[in-house]
Amino acid sequence: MSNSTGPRRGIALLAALAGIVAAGVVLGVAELAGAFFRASATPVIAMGSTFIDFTPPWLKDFAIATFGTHDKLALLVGMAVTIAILAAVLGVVAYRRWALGAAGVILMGAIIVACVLTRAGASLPDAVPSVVGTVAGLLALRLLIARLRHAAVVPAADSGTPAPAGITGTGSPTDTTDGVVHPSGSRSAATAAKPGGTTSRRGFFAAAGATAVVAAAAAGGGRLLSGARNNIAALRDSLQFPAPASPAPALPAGVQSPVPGVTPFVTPNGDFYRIDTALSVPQLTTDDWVLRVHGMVEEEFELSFQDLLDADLIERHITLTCVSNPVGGYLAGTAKWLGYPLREVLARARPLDGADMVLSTSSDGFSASTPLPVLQDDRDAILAVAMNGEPLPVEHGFPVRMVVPGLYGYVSATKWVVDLEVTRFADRTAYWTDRGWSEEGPIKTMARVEVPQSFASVDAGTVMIGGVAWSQQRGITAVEVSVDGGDWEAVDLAAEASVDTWRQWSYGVDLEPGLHTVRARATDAADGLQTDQRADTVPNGASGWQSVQFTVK
Ligand SMILES: Nc1nc2c(c(=O)[nH]1)N[C@H]1C(S)=C(S)[C@@H](COP(=O)(O)O)O[C@H]1N2
Ligand SMILES: [Mo]
Repeated sequence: MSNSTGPRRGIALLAALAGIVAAGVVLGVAELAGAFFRASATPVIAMGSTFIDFTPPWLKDFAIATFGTHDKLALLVGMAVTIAILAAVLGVVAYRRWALGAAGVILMGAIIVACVLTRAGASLPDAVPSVVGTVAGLLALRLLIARLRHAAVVPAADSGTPAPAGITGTGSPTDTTDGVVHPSGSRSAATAAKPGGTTSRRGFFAAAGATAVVAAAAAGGGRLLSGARNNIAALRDSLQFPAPASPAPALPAGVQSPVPGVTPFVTPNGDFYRIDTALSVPQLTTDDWVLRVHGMVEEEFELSFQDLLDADLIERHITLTCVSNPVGGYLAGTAKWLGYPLREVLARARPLDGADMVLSTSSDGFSASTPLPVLQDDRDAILAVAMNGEPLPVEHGFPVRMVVPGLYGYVSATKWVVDLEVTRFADRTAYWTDRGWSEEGPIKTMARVEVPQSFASVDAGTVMIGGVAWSQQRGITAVEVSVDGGDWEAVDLAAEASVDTWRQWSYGVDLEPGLHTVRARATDAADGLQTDQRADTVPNGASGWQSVQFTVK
């Protein structure tokens, strides 16, 4: 085999390429067919979503910490690399033993179908895009392998154009260049075969290139088609909301910290952090949307979007916070939410004795368990339909999501919410509580230093320090800073909009050139001083005082 290693490796590379192109056909054709199905019926979304569901808390936090809100892009890149490697291996296997390679492709197809069919709300027809894609990929692979064998065995020894083993049932001519039978068991087809006949190789490349173009066109066409088919953008633009029966109290003057660079008091929708398990954002129309209210209640019923519009809506500024936010992190935002009070929904349902939880579920299967009393008290937990005066952005839950003051999002802020089940913590669990996070998720009091940023270099003179602090439901009564380990000094608090919104602050201090450290801590109206105990985000939110280092020039 000495003299054959080089050419054989060359052929193996081409076989790998054939496998990768065929995988492209699977995904591209499935994407095109998938335009007529829900997004989670396409292989990429189904596999990625399944992967996300198996993500343990530490990996989720690692992904957020490492890639931030690009964690989904990172997942897609990782998937692409994994698929390419698998496909390359299958290409080589198929070249050597067609039947084995084909079996591998079919197995992959079966795994994809399993991912599709186990997504929330999937039905059997959702398997169609994956099946069609797999069949197309298998045909493409067979075509390319046939070309490759043609290229590897020129001129053909005994049978004109060699066909893939799967067609003739003869074993692969792969290992024939030295005319011996190889351990793979394949038959020596041609003693005088010259690997890599130039013309035939060119034929292989032409076929591979054309197939890749077809795959890409199918994928692109599929995307365009599904975009055109569910045009949520136009629907959002056309929505009109009635004036709220209870408008948001006007923001007092002076809610904004005077320090330049501190985050805007109201976070623009486009800058609002986004955290969810949805690889492809659910595309629900207002007509599709129905909220089912059921479980331990005296009256089960359904609400339509029009029912919400016809009801008395309230509007509130509320600061949302993610449990995965590290000390000093940016997974928090304040918006003006318009919606229907959840306490009204529950008043109509009349929960039975013993119920202590509401399990809210989104159209993509995410769920959150919220203590029942929290949704019944006067804190204005809402089924929100608008965010900062616009219909909810699709990524933030269009057409309807929950917003609950005082609780981290993972136990309360279900986006694309379609189901409310009144139940008991003893009976039901939710998406993140199944994955090691706490049942109870009250937001912890936190002060954040935003200016200067970590490792910033600022001008000498009076250095302006500023940031925000939050303690939803309790309210911030003080923020203190300690510069270079000195005494804790009270900062200037900006005006308070409500206990459910963050409160901004500012502090000026004269500093000499050099390296400086500032620490910050908040005090809330109920529990006093923010704890300095360092805690991880898992299982119920990070705690500890933030420390920022910066340089004065
Ligand atoms: N359907 C759905 N809703 C969800 C989530 C999710 O993964 N899926 N994540 C929750 C979490 S962890 C948070 S912090 C908030 C974030 O809301 P936002 O993306 O609008 O900022 O949504 C909550 N609602
Ligand atoms: Mo979150």
